[in-house]
Amino acid sequence: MPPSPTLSGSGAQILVQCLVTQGVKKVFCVPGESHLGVIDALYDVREKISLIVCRHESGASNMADAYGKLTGEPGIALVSRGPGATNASIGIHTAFQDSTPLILLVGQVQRDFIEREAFQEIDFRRMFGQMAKWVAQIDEAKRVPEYLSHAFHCATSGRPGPVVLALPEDMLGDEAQAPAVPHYQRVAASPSSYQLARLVDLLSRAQRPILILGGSGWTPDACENIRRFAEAWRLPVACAFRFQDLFDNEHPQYAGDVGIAINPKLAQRIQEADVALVIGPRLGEMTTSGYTLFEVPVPRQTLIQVHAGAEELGRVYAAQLPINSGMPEIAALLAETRALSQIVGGTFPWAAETEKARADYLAWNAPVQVEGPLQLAEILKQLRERLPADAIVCNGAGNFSAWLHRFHRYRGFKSQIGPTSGAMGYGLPAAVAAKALHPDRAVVAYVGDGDFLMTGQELATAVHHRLPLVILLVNNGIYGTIRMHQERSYPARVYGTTLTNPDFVAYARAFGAFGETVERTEQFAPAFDRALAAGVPALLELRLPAEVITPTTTISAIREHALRRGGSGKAS
Ligand SMILES: Cc1ncc(C[n+]2csc(CCOP(=O)(O)OP(=O)(O)O)c2C)c(N)n1
Ligand SMILES: [Mg+2]
Repeated sequence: MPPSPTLSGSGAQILVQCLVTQGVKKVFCVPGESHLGVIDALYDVREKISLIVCRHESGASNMADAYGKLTGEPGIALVSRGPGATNASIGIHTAFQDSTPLILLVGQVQRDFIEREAFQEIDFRRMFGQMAKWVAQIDEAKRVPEYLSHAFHCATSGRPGPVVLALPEDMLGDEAQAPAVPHYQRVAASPSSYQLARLVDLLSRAQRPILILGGSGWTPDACENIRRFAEAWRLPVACAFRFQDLFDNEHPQYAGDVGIAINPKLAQRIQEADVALVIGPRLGEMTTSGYTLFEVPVPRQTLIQVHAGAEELGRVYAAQLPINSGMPEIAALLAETRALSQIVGGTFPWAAETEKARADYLAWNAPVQVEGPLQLAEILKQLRERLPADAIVCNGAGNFSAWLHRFHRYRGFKSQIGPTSGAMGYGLPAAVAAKALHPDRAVVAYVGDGDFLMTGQELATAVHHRLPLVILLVNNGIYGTIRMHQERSYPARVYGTTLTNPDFVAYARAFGAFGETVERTEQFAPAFDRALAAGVPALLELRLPAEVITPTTTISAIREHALRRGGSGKAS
């Protein structure tokens, strides 16, 4: 092997040279004095790496998470010490729960001040210990490439996730010579031929199988291979919570999403399946309807679970066939099992069930009528008809999002960016990252009124970086999800869940964005066209009566039901 080239310069300059080698395209930051050297080094490579300057570190870390989801490469957030890192922590938690590759670079006090609780000092190892795959501090400039190499490998290998690197201020200023390291290589397991044969055998003997896709680490090719596999076996295909874009929702075998507010018929189908082939997702609370779709710890269904992280297999559920594999690795092999499927003669006992699953989905997906002048389900239907298949729709958390998951149809790989962690405030920063990465694709942030104001200041980031995304804001004047639970457990005792909102259109315009209010269904389509054509970030406020709390029930109905049950002031 030829000797590896040497990097030289300050610790900060070496760090930035490593980011270039690792193929980083964007850094999301709020500047801090301790890492000014990194910002200065980024100035020299601004043609290769663009710096997106945010207004709050939660924006930066959420954007880095969205970048990680969209590219499969670690998203990079650069923030300052204690206050910056604490603000950024929500994105680290989301990246961990969502298995997104992400690297948080955080400033640290100079080395000879450490452990004195110096200004803004935090021990990041303890702070992020449970939230990150690896937390480290780089104490020597000459070891920067080694740490960066480890960070990129760690964030992307096995079950992807976040890594935190603390950068003492004086280390960043030290001059050093350091050996360069090459671009990281993602490390992933593959199924053994025995496991593959068993999978085929179990599937061949099934009567009512179901395929559930989810998790991170997918690629367009892997999704294409899974489509071929699903078609060859005529399997009904469901997608886990907020991973709905792994399988074209227009496909005749798509059966819906396994998340919050799951179609009850799909839940029943999963419970009654004899073989559940689960590829990619964690079998977490949201993807199991609170651990009810599968019995804990040994499911009644024959569970074949494929996951990228070995430690995830056997957590909660003892699968009949656990397989540790990356998604591209298993998908490529499954696509070639077509010939093996002939062992059941090409006609599958479950073929009619696959059609029924689709019919159940279409019935569930058809717009429902609610009281009032704004029909949100119809608006979402119009939205999908107006958006190209590759449009990216980002969302945060709240009841409003359940409408999106139910009535939108995701048609392309990475057309959905949402937090499985259920973190509010995710939608707008995610849309900023998506539009920055894909200026030619339509990007929508679909947000709630409570949700939006957690990160609404990133509208300034969108305006500053000239990113004409469209925000659809569902304004019902309440923290609706919490109000819904409140009425169930403490009926008619409304407290702490009502919002006094700003004039959202005036708010948008104050940032230099386009803003309009939509109060009636028929106003939506022309307003959306104007928003798309505005050439600047745009916000449409959709006014939804608070009473319309879900597509199928109202606040009053929940309250009356709870009161009839005798609930008043007592959690059930
Ligand atoms: C960061 C964060 N804080 C708190 C919560 C708890 N929470 C879940 S949904 C919700 C209310 C969401 O309100 P809004 O965005 O207005 O949506 P709605 O439910 O009214 O449609 C809250 C407070 C959360 N999920 N994330
Ligand atoms: Mg609300």
